Amino acid sequence: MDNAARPEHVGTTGKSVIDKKGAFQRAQSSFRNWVTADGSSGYKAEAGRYHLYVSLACPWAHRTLILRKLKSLEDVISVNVVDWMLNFETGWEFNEKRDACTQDTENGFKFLKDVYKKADPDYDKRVTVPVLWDKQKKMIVNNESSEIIRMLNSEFNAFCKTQEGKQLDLYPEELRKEIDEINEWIYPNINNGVYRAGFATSQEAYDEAVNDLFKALDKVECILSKQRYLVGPTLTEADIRLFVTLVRFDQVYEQHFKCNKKRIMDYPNMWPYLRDIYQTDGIAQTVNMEHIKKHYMMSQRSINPYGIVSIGPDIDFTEPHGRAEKF
Ligand SMILES: N[C@@H](CCC(=O)N[C@@H](CS)C(=O)NCC(=O)O)C(=O)O
Repeated sequence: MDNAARPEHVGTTGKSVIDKKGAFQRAQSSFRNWVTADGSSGYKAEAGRYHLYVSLACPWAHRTLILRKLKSLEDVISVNVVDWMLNFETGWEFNEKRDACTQDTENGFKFLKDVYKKADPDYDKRVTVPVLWDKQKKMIVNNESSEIIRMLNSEFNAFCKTQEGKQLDLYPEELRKEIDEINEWIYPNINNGVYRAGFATSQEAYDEAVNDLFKALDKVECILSKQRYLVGPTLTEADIRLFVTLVRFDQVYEQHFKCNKKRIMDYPNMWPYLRDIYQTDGIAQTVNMEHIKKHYMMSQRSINPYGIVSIGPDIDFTEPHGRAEKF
């Protein structure tokens, strides 16, 4: 398949596929080890030992940056940021000349695929961000964001810079069941749902994805009409996982992925909720709209052949949200 015809996120050697019905199926992550506070997993939580490779455009990587920030672990876990431009033949690349991008300070590589090759010379699957790298073992610990955020939430408490960071628990024991239940429908229908809509290559697959997406958004709207956050009065992991998709929605997914039945701005509860999370201390600094817009619209040429970055809409995430007073 040539580059123009192949939807992005379906690499030449990757395992994400477009199935017979034209539907996008995301590949499974490959490195699934865990960092633990006591080191029983072989990867002990330590200050300065671990490193994150991220893209500021990628919603999955964005979750890990938010956890690192909210847990005040910036001095404990270092970060490198790849170029927002993704060439689907060569994969993520380091290009420190671009604003807010860095070199690979750990391994000195030009391409992220070389980090994967260093961890596993036979690696032939998708090269994705985020990557949690162990500087001591010179090994990828984990490249699955849903697992990395759990580690950052609970295993590095001894090293959090602030008391708030140390005490913050976004996946508390008593809410785990509810958080898991919410993640279970938000992931396929919303987080991955926008990709399913955007990368569909048949009307049928698009219709199914976009209907699932807006049904799930209506369900979220209904929950948020009754309470401040997805599982009640406190911010949890479920909100962070939803936020990274909502914050990209009106600027990118609405037109780029044809998710245009409604904008988030059109939902009377979800729009203030999105601003509420955006205005939570530390979160705004993790949002880079330039990287987000340019990455999707300039890299994903199969759905935006001329790479033109669209203008709008004007959005003010800093407008007062009123949710604290309402609930
Ligand atoms: N399951 C992974 C998915 C990560 C993922 O799909 N990342 C995308 C960026 S949004 C990527 O790196 N794509 C590179 C490629 O497909 O070549 C996670 O949540 O960590």
